[in-house]
Amino acid sequence: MTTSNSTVAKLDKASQNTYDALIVGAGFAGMYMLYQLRSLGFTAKVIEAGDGVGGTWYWNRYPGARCDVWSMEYSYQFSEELQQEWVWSQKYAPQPEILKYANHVADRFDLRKDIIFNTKVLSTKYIEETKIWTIKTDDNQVFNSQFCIMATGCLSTPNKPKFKGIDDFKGPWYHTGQWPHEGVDFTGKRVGIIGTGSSAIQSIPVIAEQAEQLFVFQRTANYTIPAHNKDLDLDFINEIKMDYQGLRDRAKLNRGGTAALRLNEVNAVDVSEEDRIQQYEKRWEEGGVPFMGSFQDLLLNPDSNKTAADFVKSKIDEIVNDPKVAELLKPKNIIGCKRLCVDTNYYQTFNQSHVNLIDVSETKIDSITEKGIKVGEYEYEVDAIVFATGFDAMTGALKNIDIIGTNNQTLNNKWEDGPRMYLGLLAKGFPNLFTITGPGSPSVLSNMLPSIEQHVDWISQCIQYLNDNNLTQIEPTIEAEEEWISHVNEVAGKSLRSTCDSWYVGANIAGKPRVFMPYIGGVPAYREKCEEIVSKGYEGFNLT
Ligand code: NA7
Repeated sequence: MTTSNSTVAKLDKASQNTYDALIVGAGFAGMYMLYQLRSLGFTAKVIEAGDGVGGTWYWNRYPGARCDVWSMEYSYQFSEELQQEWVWSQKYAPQPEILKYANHVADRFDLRKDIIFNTKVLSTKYIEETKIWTIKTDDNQVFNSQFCIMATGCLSTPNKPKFKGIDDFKGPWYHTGQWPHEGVDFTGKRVGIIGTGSSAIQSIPVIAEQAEQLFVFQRTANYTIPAHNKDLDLDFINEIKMDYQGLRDRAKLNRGGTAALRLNEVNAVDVSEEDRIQQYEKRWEEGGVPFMGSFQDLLLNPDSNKTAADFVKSKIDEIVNDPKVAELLKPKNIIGCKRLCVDTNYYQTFNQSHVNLIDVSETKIDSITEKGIKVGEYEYEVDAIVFATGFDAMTGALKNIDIIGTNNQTLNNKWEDGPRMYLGLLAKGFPNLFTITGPGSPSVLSNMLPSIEQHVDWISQCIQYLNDNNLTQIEPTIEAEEEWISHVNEVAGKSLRSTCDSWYVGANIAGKPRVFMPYIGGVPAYREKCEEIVSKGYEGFNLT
């Protein structure tokens, strides 16, 4: 801060690498955090591992990658000029367009000058005497800051299963979450893809267009709804832009933080079979995640859920020609427990003779060999392997940094039995260490862009408040943290979403404690809670 009574006066700002705030990650969260802090007059730097901005959209360049939130809503709203001038080409924007948007934002607001690229944060330690975080990077730089802000993303640490023999494979292999920037040409190649989550479901139809043979290794079948993606026409865009604020306001009142997710406030079990099918058909035709809004009790009542699941299974039967393949593609879980996928021609792809579905649910993948992938006694020979095996979600990126708080406690130690935070923003024992869309906030269960903005606004307001009131430190009380975690667990327990093995509960990573990590109580309730805490003078926090 430039004022003489700055709370960060203790910091010798003249000394190199010393800032009011250090931000880790230059995705949408880190970029907006930098913009906000700079606008308020604080000094800040972002440290980013990649050589460009965009976070998720910088790394996930696999074929077919696109957002499954409506593009008009998956965008910043903090600048009216920005949202008026940017023109999205499609209902669901493809990855290159989202990355272009991230770069446009970085240029438009001159963010790059305060971002240090190609640098990884290895550790951050709170020095209690000075109330300063000391941050160390992989190129031996040391930074000091009063505030340390983790904008490290929820799905940013790829999960590369430790398959036996992986180093023996003679061909190239790729992880969808770390795709080569120059792209990959699979023309004429035999390709094996492991996984059938969202990344696989988006990439399989595109890879199938190039590959000579495609082997899809499926451990768990997933539900996917057609995107029915389309070009946006200018009249439609202009209509939204005439009242963009109206759309944004409606989104804030929605549990998932998007106006596109209209919930039919009727129970599936309370209507006739005919009405139910009619509703599902309508939603199937509209496409995408709003399918789960067909009825309000789909994630509350297993009988209701079964009606939606059966509907999707009947669609699989309609689309897929080979009944055996159709049967294999039918998920056994309840629908919406794992994240619902959104596709373009996924089920149709399995009607192509060069696309093979390999069931590895019972006989697991044994190993990777020199020539391919071994399942039981059978070896599938391939020229390239794609691991679409997901991420160490929500906590992975934070666990990879050695974060040391008060009394030398590490975050990894505190989180041994699962993440513990107040509101997904701060953790007891780690003063002034904020996390954007951390565990215990709606994050991955909501439209990420507005949730990021809400967190960044809250954090900036908080830092401004500390500064204005000559306070140096904010830390949640243990009581508030525990009460919030109990609430997060309680609401999760009411939803069927917490009942299956998904990355929401950490089940995809061996040894990860089983805890439902995001807050499922919905965006409006969460926003209200955050605002109420501020209006009560940061209730539940110790400010010193
Ligand atoms: P996901 O949804 O975690 O999917 C990973 C897939 O990889 C899933 O089908 C897994 O099967 C499969 N997998 C993981 N390990 C193995 C092994 N060892 N053998 C066979 N199959 C395996 O990750 P995505 O990248 O697709 O999507 C993540 C999120 O990013 C998505 O929800 C969107 O929000 C964007 P499993 O189900 O564990 O049996």
